[in-house]
Amino acid sequence: MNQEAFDTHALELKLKGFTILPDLLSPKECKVGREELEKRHPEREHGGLEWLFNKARIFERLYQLPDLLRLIRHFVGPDALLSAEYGSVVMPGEGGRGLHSDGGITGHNRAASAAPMDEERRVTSHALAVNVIFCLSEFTETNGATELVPGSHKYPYFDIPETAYANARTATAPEGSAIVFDINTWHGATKNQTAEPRYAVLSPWRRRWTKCEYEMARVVKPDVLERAGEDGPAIFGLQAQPPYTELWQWDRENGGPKQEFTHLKRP
Ligand SMILES: O=C(O)CCC(=O)C(=O)O
Repeated sequence: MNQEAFDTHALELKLKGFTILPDLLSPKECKVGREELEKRHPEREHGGLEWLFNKARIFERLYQLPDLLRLIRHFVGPDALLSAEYGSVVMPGEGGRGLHSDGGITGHNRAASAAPMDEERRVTSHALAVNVIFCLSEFTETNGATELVPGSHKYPYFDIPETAYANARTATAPEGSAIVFDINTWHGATKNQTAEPRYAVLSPWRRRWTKCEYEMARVVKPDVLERAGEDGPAIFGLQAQPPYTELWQWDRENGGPKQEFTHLKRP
């Protein structure tokens, strides 16, 4: 992506609360991804669609795309953490009118964690987290594509804006695109009115100093981490773990006791 295209996407994400990056995955990668989701969908109630990076090589690609990483880090910092990676399949007849903003259970949009002094306002001054929806199917007006409410990331309150449903726009996009949005932006899957499932993978990212949806440093399999390369320990939050030894015994780079204190390592 050249500088001009990058600037355009960054401005759109800043002003509208979302942008769509085309051509991140090839048609072949999308097909492999769809097949993996289709295979795992029957087990969705038992985690079949969670922790996808541990389950098939194709999903390791999703945090190894330089243009996408550049945009994510532009908004949530150079040491942003991958918070989750899970499949979203909208079957024929499913979806529709379920607008929400993310982070309401484990993130900064958790109304139950608001302090009285917040006066029911959420944090909108900075992007604290972004989410990425990879379109493994083409997203059309009728097949359950995600709809998003432009500008709603700046809406100051936890409650849904009154005009959200009237202003929501369906994100139509070719397969292989990714919708990148501030998690404050109200969004949701539309109804799938076709006979085919709609396949997507979501990969939310958070600031290094916030909690993720999973304890990723413990979740990621060693070989997956190895293949993530030199960025792996930052992306999976190994370096973000708070020490459970005294500081002189702690190796921040690898997120555990130093070599000479491995006897203190927790399973
Ligand atoms: O799959 C989609 O289109 C949206 C899913 C979603 O909003 C979510 O999982 O938070």
